[in-house]
Amino acid sequence: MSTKTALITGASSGIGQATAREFAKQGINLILCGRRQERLDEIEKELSKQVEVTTLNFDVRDKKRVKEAINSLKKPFNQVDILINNAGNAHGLATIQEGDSDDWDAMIDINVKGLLYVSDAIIPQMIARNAGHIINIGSTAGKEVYPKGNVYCASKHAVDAINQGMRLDLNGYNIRVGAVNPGMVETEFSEVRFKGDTEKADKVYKGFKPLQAQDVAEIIYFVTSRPAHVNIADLMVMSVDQASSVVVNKK
Ligand code: NDP
Ligand code: 8X3
Repeated sequence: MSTKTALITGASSGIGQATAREFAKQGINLILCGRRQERLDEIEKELSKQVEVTTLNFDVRDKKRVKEAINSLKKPFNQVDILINNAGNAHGLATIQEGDSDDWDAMIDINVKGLLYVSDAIIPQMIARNAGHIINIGSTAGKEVYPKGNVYCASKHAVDAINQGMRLDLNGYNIRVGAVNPGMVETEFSEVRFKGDTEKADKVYKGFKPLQAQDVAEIIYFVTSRPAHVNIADLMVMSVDQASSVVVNKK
């Protein structure tokens, strides 16, 4: 079996970082993307003992930079077999009447437009090769809306729609397209949502056992490792203690 290369956005933390580690374990070469270069350098150092690794530093909101960075990739990284569209976050948790429009911009620009810019830079090479696999990281927030989740939920509903649209439009090009939609995962997600308020962030995952980034990473690898004709189109995963965005069995 030939060695595959994966490009992972948001590889500096959480689900993206765990996926990078899982892929390295499975012998998949890596293009690690993010804005925090020191973190990317550390992961590159660790994982380059196992596979070929390079890093790309860009903000997914910067359309021009995204294209430049991806187009600058040289062999063996210029053929992306697997794209993990993972970069994203929630910014704020507020009612629509109290929400901050800068937070709305961040969520729409990163979670939705950023995912499109990265995909746009990669899809042409997948079409040309008649091969590829795109995994969009959605969320349970893309399947239902919870109080104060308004715009974050809208951004993840958009990811759900884009995932479906991509699969329709890329049908016939032998490109697998699917979404992995986790419930609550203990990462830096809530720290970002609450703008560095770690006390508030920690509370989110207290009193029950939430998913860990590694749980999701293993699922992402499972999705990529099915036989070539099998496309897992849409997968949702939650902790056993979570039944919906608002029903969580906390002790
Ligand atoms: P983390 O905060 O731990 O990781 C987010 C990653 O996204 C970081 O690597 C960050 O890198 C990157 N990122 C954020 N903004 C940008 C940007 N503007 N440009 C480039 N990269 C960016 O959170 P998670 O690992 O939990 O989140 C990963 C994905 O999983 C997100 O799409 C999130 O919505 C989704 N998700 C998370 C869940 C959870 O409960 N944790 C549940 C369901 C889905 P850097 O800051 O270095 O740029
Ligand atoms: C992250 C899951 O429920 O915190 O997408 O919005 S949740």
